[in-house]
Amino acid sequence: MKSGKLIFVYGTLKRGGSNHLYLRGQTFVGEARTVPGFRLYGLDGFPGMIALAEDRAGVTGEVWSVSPEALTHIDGLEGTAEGMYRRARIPLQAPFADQVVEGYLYARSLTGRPDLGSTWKE
Ligand code: PCA
Repeated sequence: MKSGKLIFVYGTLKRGGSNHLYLRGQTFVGEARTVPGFRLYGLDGFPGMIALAEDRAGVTGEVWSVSPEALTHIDGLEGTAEGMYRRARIPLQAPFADQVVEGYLYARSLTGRPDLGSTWKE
């Protein structure tokens, strides 16, 4: 049994994405969608997800089982120590409902950033 944490990725960490190499050696669990109440915004070539009460669709992505070592690198990539993204529990729809899954919420201003809806395509 792997002891990795379940991590929901929705942007450049997805398969085919420019930062997917950070998930090398980790385990793909499945495609996933958040519950309604989350939305993507466009930053500079990558997306930021926030909680948005009015959202009715949720955000699509992938769940990965990630080792503590890889998670440390990904936290660094996402600038969690600098307050760029914050890793938080993200509620997902079936088959991940009720599972503890974390993902990266954008933690800075989105003023002037475009609403990208539910799905990031690089
Ligand atoms: N990388 C992280 C957060 C945003 C991004 O581009 C991800 O893929 O989930």
